[in-house]
Amino acid sequence: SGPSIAVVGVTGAVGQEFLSVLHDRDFPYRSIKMLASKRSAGQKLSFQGRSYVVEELTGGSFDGVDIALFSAGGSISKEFGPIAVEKGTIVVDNSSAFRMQDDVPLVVPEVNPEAMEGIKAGKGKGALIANPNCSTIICLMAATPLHRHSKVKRMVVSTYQAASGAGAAAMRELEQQTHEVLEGKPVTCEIFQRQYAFNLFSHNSAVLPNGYNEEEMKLVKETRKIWNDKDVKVTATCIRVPVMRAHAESVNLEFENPLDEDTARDILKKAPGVVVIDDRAANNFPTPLEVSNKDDVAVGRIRRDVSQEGNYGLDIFVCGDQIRKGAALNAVQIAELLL
Ligand code: 2RA
Repeated sequence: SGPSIAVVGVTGAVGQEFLSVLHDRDFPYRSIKMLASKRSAGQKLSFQGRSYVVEELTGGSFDGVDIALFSAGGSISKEFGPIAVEKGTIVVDNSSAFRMQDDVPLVVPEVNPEAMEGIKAGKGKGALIANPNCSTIICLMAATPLHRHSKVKRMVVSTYQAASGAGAAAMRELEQQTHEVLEGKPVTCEIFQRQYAFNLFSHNSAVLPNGYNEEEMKLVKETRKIWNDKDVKVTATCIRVPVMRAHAESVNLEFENPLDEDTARDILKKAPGVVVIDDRAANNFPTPLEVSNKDDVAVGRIRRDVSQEGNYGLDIFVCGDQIRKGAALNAVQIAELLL
């Protein structure tokens, strides 16, 4: 029983995590198709005790498929997403291709499930649902419960983003560079054209005319869409740091009405998908390593913003696994809402 599903980009880092999450959450599917580019087609993989051959993604791949999880880049989503929808498939797309399209819900299941109200699998009616960008998901998992309690007027985000956000090859290169540096060898710089190990740099996405890069503007625009609030002021600085697979984010929030740090901490302790690690005495706060391969986003450094009057400002520090909650888990949770 359950929907027939397909995983598009199954050999990539997120594609592989889709399978892990589907397994971990015992997602009920009737059949599963493993789809990838021509280059990866033919590879064998086993999943839940069964062997599969990776099939080349074509227009015909979606015949009879109820739900397709896409993570194969924006151009593949643009080309095959609409074809799948035409065939009656519900596409959960991890790329940025359709996120800002008005008729495409942009969903963090713990935050705005109502945005995909009425879309159900197995009805033969296709639809497109967009997975937000990883840094947006991780930030909003902590910021939204506070925003719901006391409307956020302005949010300032500084991110410290892991290699995984740039793909499996970037993770491999970070490891290789680290060895090369320690061994005094020339450093291999193919992915970012610069040394990454023992270094950090402004996010590698394109810089726009306003001086922000694409990653930063995704945080600005996606927050406004997910909160359904076109007036909230958001600014961001996104930095790539030598960490493998979990993002860290410093978030400063200014509220319309006061929200004190104790109330904020209580709200976060009750927030779904969030764990509070906020031990000042032990100087113990979230770290990327401890949230890696985990579902929950960790939040700490919860404190009143001393640059604001009274309790109108709050600073927090958030860590979340970029491949899991930042991509694959969020998409599978969206698929669960389709059942
Ligand atoms: C990054 N947000 O971390 C991107 C990945 N989609 O580079």
